[in-house]
Amino acid sequence: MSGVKTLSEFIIEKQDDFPFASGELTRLLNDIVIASKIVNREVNKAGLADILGATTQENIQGETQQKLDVFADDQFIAALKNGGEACGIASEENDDFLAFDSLRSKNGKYIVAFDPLDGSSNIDVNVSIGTIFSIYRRVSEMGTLATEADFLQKGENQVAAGYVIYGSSTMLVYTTGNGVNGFTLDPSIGEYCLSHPNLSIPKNGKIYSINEGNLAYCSDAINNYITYCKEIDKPTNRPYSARYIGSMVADFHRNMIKGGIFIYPETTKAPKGKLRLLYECNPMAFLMEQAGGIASTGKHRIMEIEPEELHQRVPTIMGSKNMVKELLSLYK
Ligand code: AHM
Ligand code: MG
Repeated sequence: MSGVKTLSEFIIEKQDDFPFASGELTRLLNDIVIASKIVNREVNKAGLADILGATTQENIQGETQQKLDVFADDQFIAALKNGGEACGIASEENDDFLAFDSLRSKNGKYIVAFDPLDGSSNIDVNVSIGTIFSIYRRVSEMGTLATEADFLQKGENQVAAGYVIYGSSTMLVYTTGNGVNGFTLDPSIGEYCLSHPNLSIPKNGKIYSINEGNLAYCSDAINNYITYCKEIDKPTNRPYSARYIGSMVADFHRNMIKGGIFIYPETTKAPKGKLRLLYECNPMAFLMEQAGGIASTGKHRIMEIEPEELHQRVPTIMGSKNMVKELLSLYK
């Protein structure tokens, strides 16, 4: 044997962590893995194929859909529908949730909420983008169609969550509530291999990540914090460095490894912030907490929010424990 641990081997090994596990979650994760490999293949040759640029459609949030957004959405839906472990899905690109109606899917235990391709504005310019997913056990009766209540669950109820980053290499990072592990896709064998076991975010960091172009629309707390980040103070390693990619997955991944804070706050233009609770903030909050960091709106722990609608937005602050605490103290 090679000594390399593949993601499939790892998932099967971890199946034993779940009492009464029957392999459905394992199969569900494998469906996501397969779809991500297909998306990765397309992302890698995007400049060559006729798949760059916008479609003529908008999603429910009024954003123009990119061709790759739609392609990725179709791949994840197909994989999850055919897999039969999920009874339904919700995604950034679909106005409403989809309830799968085959007999097998109606008996599926899980629902998946996902953002098929996050960081859409970076697709055409060859900058890292990602996929984010969140898995819940359904609350509706088995054997029936999925209902909205299956999706409107608190982040605390997540069974698993993760992201794929299509970057200088492609990685899949996920948690099932027992820590966070990262796998790098080895293109020569087409397998994700364990490369970042037991990921934990440093308690302190020196990177802040926010769209500073919006500061004029931000609260005093945010403005004061950014001023603080830029002040000279050797003992606290300030000034911090500014890094903002505009792909949450990439900003989050960097901060996870190096330490840092990611902020997409409420603004006067967008009073609820921009990022969506179900398929962007909750899964990332689950990963962040599992890695030892904090995920907050500024006022509430993200995973405690009772969702009211599928595409609900929430202000987002995530990152190294001490950095987030510094910012939260300014909210008080
Ligand atoms: P998207 O899902 O339409 O791509 O939007 C989400 C993205 C995040 O990845 C990123 O952090 C943010 O939007 C950037 O927004 P802005 O350009 O307003 O800074
Ligand atoms: Mg997104």
